Amino acid sequence: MTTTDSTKQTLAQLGVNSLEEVSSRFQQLRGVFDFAISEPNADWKSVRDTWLSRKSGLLSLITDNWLKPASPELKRAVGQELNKLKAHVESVLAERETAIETAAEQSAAARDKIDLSLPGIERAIGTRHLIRQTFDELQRIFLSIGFSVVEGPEIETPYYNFEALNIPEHHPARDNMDTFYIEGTRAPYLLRTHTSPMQIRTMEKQPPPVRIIVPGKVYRRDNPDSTHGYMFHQIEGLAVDTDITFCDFKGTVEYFVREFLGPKVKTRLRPSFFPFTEPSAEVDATCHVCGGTGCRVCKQSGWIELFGAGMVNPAVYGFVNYDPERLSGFAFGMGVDRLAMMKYGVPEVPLLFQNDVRFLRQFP
Ligand code: 2NL
Repeated sequence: MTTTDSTKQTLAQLGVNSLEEVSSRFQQLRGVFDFAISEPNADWKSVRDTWLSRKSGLLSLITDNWLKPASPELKRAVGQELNKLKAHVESVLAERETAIETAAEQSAAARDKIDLSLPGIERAIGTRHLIRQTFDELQRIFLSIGFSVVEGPEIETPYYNFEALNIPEHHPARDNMDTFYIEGTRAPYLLRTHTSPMQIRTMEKQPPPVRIIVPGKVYRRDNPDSTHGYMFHQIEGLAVDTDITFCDFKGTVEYFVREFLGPKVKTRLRPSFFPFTEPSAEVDATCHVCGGTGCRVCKQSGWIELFGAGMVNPAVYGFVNYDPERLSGFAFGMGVDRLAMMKYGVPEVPLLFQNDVRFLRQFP
């Protein structure tokens, strides 16, 4: 019979009759408990259940079998010993539980500890997109000769996008085959097809002199292929003052081309037509591939078209209350995507917008 089996019998059955014997029985049980909990592999939860389980725990058995049936002479001593043992068992178990929890927390903390001597995690911070780089380069050039940058909305009214630019109601450019119109609005709205509306808005607001460039996204209703998207980037420029001549126009254009493509590149103006300029011109540069001798890229001509430009059509001044008798100016509109592709040898438009890092990394 083990010591703990004794709790299944009453004290009388065990032959315990004196206070000394009561005390020694409790002493023994305490020893049993201390031993169980001190075992290196002691599972505190099972020790706890053995001793404290409400139904079959040893302390419950002692209460039922020793205390309740105890003789009046021993009852008080049994109660006191039982309370002492219970307090001991509970406090040791509670101590053990906290110790185990603390140890678990400490080992978790040790696992998570940050080693400050390790090299940091390097994040790729990315680079400016080729189009942004080209915008920045174009802006740098025009800012260096006194232009300022103006930006405006991509959603516009037909008045600012067409009317005020001398593009009348039934002009083919206004066809909804070429322009995105926005449905469901009372007034007609559209996605601007060039950034010129902002030049009109600027002239409406401020008196001459005006020297501005307007960068931004513009939209044309086209089926996307290797040379077009339905959106492209543009920079338009406008200079208006009392004494601006064709020479200022030509000088500015030549300065720009040399800055953008290099000092060896030559420029030529070829007659063209835009409703908002008169005269109008296409600005060509000597071919960046063959240098002007003729190749496949320039179709043997030696020249590559860069952008459209011209002297502001006096009809435009009428829309912004500028005096066409007193004022003159020039304007130009360039496709940023096209210029970037030429300068950096990008063969197809979609490459610019797929955001494939293998492409983007070539232009750090
Ligand atoms: C092109 C080239 C051009 C302009 C844009 C302009 C703006 C005002 C007045 C006069 Cl407010 N002109 N912009 C001028 C010439 C060419 O763009 O290829 N456009 C279709």
